Amino acid sequence: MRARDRKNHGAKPASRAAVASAPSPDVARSPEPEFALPPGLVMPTGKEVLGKCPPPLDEAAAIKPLDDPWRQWIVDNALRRCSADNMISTVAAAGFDPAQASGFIAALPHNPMYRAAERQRDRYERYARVMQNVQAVRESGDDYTRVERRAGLSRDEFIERYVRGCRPVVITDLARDWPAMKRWSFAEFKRRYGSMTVQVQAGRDRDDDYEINKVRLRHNTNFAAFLDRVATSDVTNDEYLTASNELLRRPEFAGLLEDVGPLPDYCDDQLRNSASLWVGPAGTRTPLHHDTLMLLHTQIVGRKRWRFVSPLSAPRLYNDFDVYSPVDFEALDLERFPEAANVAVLDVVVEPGETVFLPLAWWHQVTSLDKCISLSFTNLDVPNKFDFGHAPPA
Ligand SMILES: O=C(O)CCC(=O)C(=O)O
Repeated sequence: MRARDRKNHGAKPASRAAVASAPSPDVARSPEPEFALPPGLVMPTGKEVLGKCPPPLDEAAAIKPLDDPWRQWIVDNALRRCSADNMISTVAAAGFDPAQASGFIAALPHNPMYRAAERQRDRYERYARVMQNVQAVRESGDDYTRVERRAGLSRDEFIERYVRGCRPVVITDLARDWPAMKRWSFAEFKRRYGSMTVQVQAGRDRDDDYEINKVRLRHNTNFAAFLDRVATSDVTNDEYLTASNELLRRPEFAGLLEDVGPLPDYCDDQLRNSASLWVGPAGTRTPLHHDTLMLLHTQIVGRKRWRFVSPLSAPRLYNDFDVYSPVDFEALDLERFPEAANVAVLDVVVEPGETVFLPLAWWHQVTSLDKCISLSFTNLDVPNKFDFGHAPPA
């Protein structure tokens, strides 16, 4: 199990009596940070938030010596300016030696590795403040939270206002004349492609990190059987045919691409290599993340709700792994993610026939309000390759 995949292990196994009074591992007991915050760095809710704890001990034992996972946990939380008292009581509640924790914390300011880490933290905080201040200026516009709906967009305006302006938009007429708008339906897919095997994400309900673990959740199924399940299922996120199926790259599905077009003059002719099909029941959810390129996403059947967050708000999204954020704006947990309270979310429902433009690095989370068929495509006729680095090794 990767560290990032671990659930929020409690500080102690439930079998230990002392745990009952232990604090929630993510939330500080004491609202008073021991270290003074530098001017300008304010924790918006006044709450101090501790990071995820290492896993609990395997079995009840006497007080354990402080081990490396807990040392790392302390360094991580000291760098977040959590109070020594708070960290020590969490360590003690987990069954580890509070005296050792106290000594370790006291020695941190003299440790050259810790001092180097502080410099990195300070640099990060300066960048974060720059981003937040620029974002505050963007949000000061009256209509910031409204996603524009536009028709008749010229190439120049699309590129200038939305690509370079880095602003999402719903384009209402892009797919108006596509044959797909009339032809595509669950019944028609079944008639044309029902005998094919397709790859879906399955068992998502059993995995809280279903998007991060999407490769593990890949499952081959008969297309007709999948479409029947979608047609008869209640609201569910358990099974979803997503972009990662690469279905439109397969020659047997080439007929689908013939139903797509004409495309606007801000797209090139590489649709085949850049299009992805999405099919699923009402209730599918794609959690908050950003993509590494810009794209257009057209609703053919059903509606989806998109929630957008500016890339400049990233410092408030607890983005500890790759392109993913654990924040869920549909059920916001302000105890764990208090900074998210200060994030401006742009919320828009995209209707059948409408196309949403996703500007570079905008965070988005998406929920299907109906049974949906959608098509996303990335063949914008502008440079659309960017380097966001790589996920850290498992
Ligand atoms: O439709 C969805 O569920 C997610 C779409 C998405 O994240 C994308 O097209 O980048």
